[in-house]
Amino acid sequence: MAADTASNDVADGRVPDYDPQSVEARWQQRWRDEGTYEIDNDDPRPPYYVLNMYPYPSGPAHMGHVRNYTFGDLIVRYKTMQGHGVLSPMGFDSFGLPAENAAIQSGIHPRVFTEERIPQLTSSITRIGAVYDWRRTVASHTPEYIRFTQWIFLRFLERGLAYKRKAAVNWCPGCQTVLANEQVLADGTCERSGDLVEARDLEQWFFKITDYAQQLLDDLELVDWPERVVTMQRNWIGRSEGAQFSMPVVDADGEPHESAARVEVYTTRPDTAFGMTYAVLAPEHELALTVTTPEQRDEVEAFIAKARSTSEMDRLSSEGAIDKRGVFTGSYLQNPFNGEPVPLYLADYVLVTYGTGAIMAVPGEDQRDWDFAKAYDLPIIRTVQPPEGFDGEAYTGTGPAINSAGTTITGDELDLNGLEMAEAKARAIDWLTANGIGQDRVNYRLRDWLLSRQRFWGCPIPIVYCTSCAGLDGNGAVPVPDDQLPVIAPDDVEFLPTGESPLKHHEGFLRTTCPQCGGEAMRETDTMDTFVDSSWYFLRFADPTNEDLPFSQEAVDHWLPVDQYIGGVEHAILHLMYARFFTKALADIGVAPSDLREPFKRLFTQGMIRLGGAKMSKSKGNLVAPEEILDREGADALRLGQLFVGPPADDVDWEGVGIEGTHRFIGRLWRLAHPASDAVPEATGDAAVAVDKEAHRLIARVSDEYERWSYNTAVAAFMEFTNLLYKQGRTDFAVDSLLLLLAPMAPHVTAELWELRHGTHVHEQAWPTHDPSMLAVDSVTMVVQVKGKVRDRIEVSPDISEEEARALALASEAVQGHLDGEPTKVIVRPPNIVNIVP
Ligand code: ANZ
Ligand code: ZN
Repeated sequence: MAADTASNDVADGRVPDYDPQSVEARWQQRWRDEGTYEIDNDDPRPPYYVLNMYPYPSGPAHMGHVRNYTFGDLIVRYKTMQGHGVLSPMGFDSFGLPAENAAIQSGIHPRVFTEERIPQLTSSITRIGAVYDWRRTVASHTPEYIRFTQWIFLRFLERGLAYKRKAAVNWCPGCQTVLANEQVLADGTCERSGDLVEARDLEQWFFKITDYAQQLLDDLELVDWPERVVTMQRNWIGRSEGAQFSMPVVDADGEPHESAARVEVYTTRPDTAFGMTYAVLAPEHELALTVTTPEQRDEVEAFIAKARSTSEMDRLSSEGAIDKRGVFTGSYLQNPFNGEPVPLYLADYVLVTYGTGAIMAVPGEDQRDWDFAKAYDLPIIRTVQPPEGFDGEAYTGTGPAINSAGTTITGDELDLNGLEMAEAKARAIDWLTANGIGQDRVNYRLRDWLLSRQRFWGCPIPIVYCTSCAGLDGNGAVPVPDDQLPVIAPDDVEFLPTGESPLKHHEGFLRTTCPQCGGEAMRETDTMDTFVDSSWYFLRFADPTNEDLPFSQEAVDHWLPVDQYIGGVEHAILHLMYARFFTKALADIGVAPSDLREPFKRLFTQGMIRLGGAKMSKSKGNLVAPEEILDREGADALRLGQLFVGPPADDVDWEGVGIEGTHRFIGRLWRLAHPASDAVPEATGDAAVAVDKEAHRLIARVSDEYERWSYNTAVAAFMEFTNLLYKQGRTDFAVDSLLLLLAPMAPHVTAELWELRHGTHVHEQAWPTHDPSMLAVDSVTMVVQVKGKVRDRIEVSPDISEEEARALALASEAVQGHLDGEPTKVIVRPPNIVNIVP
């Protein structure tokens, strides 16, 4: 479709005002109709994959989306102009709780709710001018996507990467159902019924992400991500090095317990073992009741019940009365380093899921142990010499070992005294190993990924429970065969006010036949965490219509890893970790190319948008709707406003976004570049040469700024350059360069102007290059200060010498007036500045 320029042809050189409404809609339609940003997998240009985190379809886009998609879109257009074949897909993370909650409240099926919102979001994304290959769209809730999510689950199951075990879930006794963490209030009650939520052990599905802990850590080397995100990933994996060793359960006199039980402990500080004055089991430790003496039994049982109803977060926090957080078991453990029995406690600060679920407690060097020892009147022995003047409690720093020698249970003499921490650790581990009591051990904080959700609006887990087969788990769990996928939740369901999944009561869904024996079977009613869907969508985009496989290796090989991933920092931990795990696991089981180690080469995380000091959000009631601005000043003004307000990674305050300013700038650009406009006269002669030189400088500067994501300064450069042309006159080269450089940021007005000027499409032009010889400057302004105050400005050659600069500055009349006699000091930094101190 040719641009409708009739209304702009005016004879007197005054062009009508720029009309963003009609121009923007026309170009958006055209990009879509012409498939300008559709790309095929056999495209010969070097591939570049730009991806925005696919959104949850919550309705029309908000300002956070606009900011995000503006960055993504400008990179797509910029890389295309640089000659890349750019993959720019968009999809929808369309499963999740909001749709289910709405269903519970209003009775509308989550599918209907979701499918109404997808076009709303699509249309507002389109209205900001962002371009995608819409043929590649995926949505998590569609049968095709569900099918392959389930297919991947089954492949993981075959390889032992998915498994089932009992795990604690939030159970509401009032609603008789499992709650999501979001439904449990801070005080531990159900948001709906107000009942106290209990932890209940139910069979749950897990992914074995812990198998990949070390790789997930090591391969952070391969990515170019913001340092803080890398650090968050590292901390979440939480690798620590130490020792694991075992101690026999004994009584106060050191006599072995009747059970002959031993307790394994994990410690990062085996060097402090001589300072162990007590030991602790997690309340859920399997030996907790075995080791408890009859006298302590009632107290221990009451304590275990209480600990189970306290959240992990509260248990780890240092707040709350520590003296109510432990209980003595009546038994002891024998410290192998010196043969001493130490009392064995249960305490809620020890977690059953970490290390071995049991610790040696060393109050002298561990603050939690110190607090506990004080509360329970247990001895404290320092085993590291604190520096002189140290008046803190536990000392966690380095220093020589003290109080660390004795006769061990094997009768050896072991003496660590005087050794520095690292050496003392090594010696302690050597001794444990040599005597078969323990060994070195690496531990990770990362836990396996609990993927079961007792919700309706998620991808069903493709498992049935057979009444006669033993199945995978001895309880009849049988995988649904590939040719029976997808397993889809029914539409004729009734949502219960309790939030319980309606699948649990839907006979048609529940009752099925066993794929192994043909007998009666019941379907699994758990669905998958929505993070499962978002762990492979970026692979599907490479090959979105594949009907046999989630994607072909060839397609993924062509596009992945994603060259530039863009999204919110709230996904810095879980989504990225899970997506990295999926990529590695899929590569290892031969589904993805084996050399694909990381899914996202470069990551950008944007800051938050605030208004009036608070995060702009629906719940805060301080949303500024993009629509209002799109209807008035248009998408280009909104995009430039968002870009101009500050560095992309920073939080931005909406009050700083000057839409009027960028709108005015677009108007000036229109009158400058419109071929029928005479607002700015043509520069000639020397003036034209000077303007062209400035244009070369602009190309060099802005190209560099695009590479560095310094978009706010690039917008400033465009504004300054436009002002310069208004002052000094225009040349075709200057105006065309400006339009080309601005095309990724303000795609509509530049496309319109370029077409009016050249009849071609600006986004199909090559990125401009500068002529380095044109960058040389004839003169620069040297500022002359007296006592820090600017007194004169002198045009000098850029390679002026220090002596010349000094002489020129001192000879200046303006300077003379402020000096009497010889200056005491002259600081010369040619060619920019001379500072004279009288
Ligand atoms: C004795 C000791 C002395 C410890 C000392 C620390 C400092 P990271 O680095 O996070 O791996 N620990 C071990 N298992 C635990 C569990 N299940 N719940 C709570 N705490 C546990 O921490 C390892 C340290 O945390 C271990 O080393 C242990 O205390 C404690 F000066 O052992 B340490
Ligand atoms: Zn069966």
